[in-house]
Amino acid sequence: MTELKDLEITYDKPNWCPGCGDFGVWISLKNAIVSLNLNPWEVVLVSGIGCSSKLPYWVKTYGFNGLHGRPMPVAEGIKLANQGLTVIVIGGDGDQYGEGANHLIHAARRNIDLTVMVHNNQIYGLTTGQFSPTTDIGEKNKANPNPIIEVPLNPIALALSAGATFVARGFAGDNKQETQLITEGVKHKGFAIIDTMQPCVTFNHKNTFSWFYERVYKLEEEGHDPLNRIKAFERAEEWPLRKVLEQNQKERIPTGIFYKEDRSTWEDATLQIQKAPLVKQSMENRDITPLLRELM
Ligand SMILES: Cc1ncc(C[n+]2csc(CCOP(=O)(O)OP(=O)(O)O)c2C)c(N)n1
Ligand code: SF4
Ligand SMILES: [Mg+2]
Repeated sequence: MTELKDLEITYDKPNWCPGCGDFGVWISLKNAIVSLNLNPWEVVLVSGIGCSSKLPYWVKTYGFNGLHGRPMPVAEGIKLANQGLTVIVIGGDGDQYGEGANHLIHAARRNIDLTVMVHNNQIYGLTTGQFSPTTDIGEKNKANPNPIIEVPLNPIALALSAGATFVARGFAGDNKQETQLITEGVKHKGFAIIDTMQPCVTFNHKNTFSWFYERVYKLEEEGHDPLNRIKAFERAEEWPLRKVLEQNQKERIPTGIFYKEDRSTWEDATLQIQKAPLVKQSMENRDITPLLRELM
């Protein structure tokens, strides 16, 4: 049985800033792997580039740290080669909702069996605080002195409309809930996305832990039915806001599972891998020379 210590690489600890929300997501992921009783060699973490994308270095599973915005095609390739593996994509809001948004949309509508964990700190952390697609409207900082005028992208509504079959929001300040969401997302057969609010204590001085503690609420405590797609869209619209609030107003931020759907996966419908994963298929009597010639 896997224990938390089996997933630790003790000679190399995370170099995130002290207090960074990435720590909460990291420990929740390791808790989820343990509670799912997965062995380290059955899991592959695939990430892009960003503070959050360094996470695979510090979990003793298979890992692939690739290009900014590009973990999804790598993860899809791994899953198609061996659908027996648990493949988890790790990225930031810049990685997944900016540079990699196109990959995210198409993987969601394919319903490939991946779990995507987006560390949403509403900023580009690694490159020192430029605004991202999810930065709140009206924000300004040293890197961007003029108030931002674009409405923020709504990750939950985007994932729902793209066709994701498990859509959730977590918060790095609630490890218990985050562990449950990752566990449920991995168990779900199909495309699961967990958008996690992850305070960047160094560059985002607005969306702090205490700011979130005052605003988050749990969908299940308000009787939300995750099988109801229309209601999921309604809850998704509650936040992020499309306008700047007056000083005495306060938004409410729903967390938990917005939507779940049982739909056939891409792997299930791909004829070539229905009998066995590619890695288990014999290459005997298969001549790939004509294919190589065509490509040369
Ligand atoms: C193709 C490409 N474009 C841009 C960059 C520069 N870059 C590296 S990380 C990053 C953004 C990181 O923000 P996010 O994905 O939100 O991760 P965080 O650091 O906030 O966790 C950018 C723009 C890059 N490395 N490669
Ligand atoms: S810059 Fe922000 S996101 Fe990056 S490690 Fe520091 S606190 Fe975390
Ligand atoms: Mg970010």
